[in-house]
Amino acid sequence: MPSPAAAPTRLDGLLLLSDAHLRGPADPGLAALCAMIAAHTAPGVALLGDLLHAGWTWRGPSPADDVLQAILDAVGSRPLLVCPGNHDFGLRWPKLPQLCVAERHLVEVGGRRALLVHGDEADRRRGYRLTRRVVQGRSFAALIDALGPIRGQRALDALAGAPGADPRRVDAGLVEAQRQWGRAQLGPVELVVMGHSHHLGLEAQPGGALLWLGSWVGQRSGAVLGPEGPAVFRYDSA
Ligand SMILES: [Mn+2]
Repeated sequence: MPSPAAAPTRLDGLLLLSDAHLRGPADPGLAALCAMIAAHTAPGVALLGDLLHAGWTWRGPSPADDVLQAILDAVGSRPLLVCPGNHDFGLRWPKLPQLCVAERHLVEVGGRRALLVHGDEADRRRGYRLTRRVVQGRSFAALIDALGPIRGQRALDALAGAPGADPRRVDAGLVEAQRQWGRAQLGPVELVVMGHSHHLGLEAQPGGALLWLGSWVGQRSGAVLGPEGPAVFRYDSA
């Protein structure tokens, strides 16, 4: 298990978001996300995966480039923590001093330690494990790279699933698996923050709490990690 990235400091009020599942720079979810982040007083932002529904960075210009740039512009000079999700496939973020990309982040706010993850470690569903193994392999990467941005993106879109699926439909079995996984992490940390299942909730557990961020797609939900503890929110742009 890789060790979490080094803990950044001064993150009281960290803004936590996940599962935007954006379908490109024209997705209205991107404009709403950027407007919310830019207007938010949070000292830093954490994106816990599946920013894109089918994210890939090719060697030349890629459809995801404009999405990442818009996010970076909205965050500005504040720290940005990213946990890549399973839908971010082969997304490559630029190397920037304020940007930290890692499978797990450990942060400390108000003396409480929190572990931030995308949350798919807990996903034991067979089809999911199999797909993930293929997608993370070298031959898959070579294939998508060779297809190029247009055909490659089309292949990834097909693999990522139909756009019509309701992102608010939550798999109760998956949430329970995440609950078990999250509880096992408590002790060294007092809070475990997860996305992936699109479940939104905050649960007290022996030794700490579990926080699910819901999804930006469909629910426009997120959370703020304050010194008094986490608080979930639903964003209303109207
Ligand atoms: Mn996911």
